[in-house]
Amino acid sequence: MTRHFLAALLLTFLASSVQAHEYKLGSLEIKHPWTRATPKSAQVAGGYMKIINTGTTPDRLVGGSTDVAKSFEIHEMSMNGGVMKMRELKDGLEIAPGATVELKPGSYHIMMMNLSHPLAKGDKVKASLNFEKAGKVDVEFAVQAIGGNAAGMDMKEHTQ
Ligand SMILES: [Cu+2]
Repeated sequence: MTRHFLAALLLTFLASSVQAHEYKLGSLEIKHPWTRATPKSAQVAGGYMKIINTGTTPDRLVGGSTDVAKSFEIHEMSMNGGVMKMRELKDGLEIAPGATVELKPGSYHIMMMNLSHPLAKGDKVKASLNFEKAGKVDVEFAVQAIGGNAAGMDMKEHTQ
């Protein structure tokens, strides 16, 4: 085996170990949708991902749906006079041409409400996303540990 081949093999292993997954819809790329495991009594879960618009016209994430929750909203979290506030983006979230928009904790996120069951680490949550122009795409949210982040690592030092 060549050195080159071994390097490629190692890269494949590294990529699959963090369960990177991505989707394409027209000129939109959706990278690594993820959510967090929820405690038994939880009613809500956040959904996170990166959306890249490689095209030349703007699009908007306007909604979606999932098997595990009754409602699926697009939210924004922001600081307002020193207080963290969350609001629903009724007109959706714009993905400008050439832009990378990251949905992440403390910022834009999907809010899945009225969960039908708790989410467990390692599960995959089936969902679909609706874009104003590109239409609908089926995705899976990877469920990471409670307090986990996009890289699949625990962030205990920040939560305690
Ligand atoms: Cu929210």
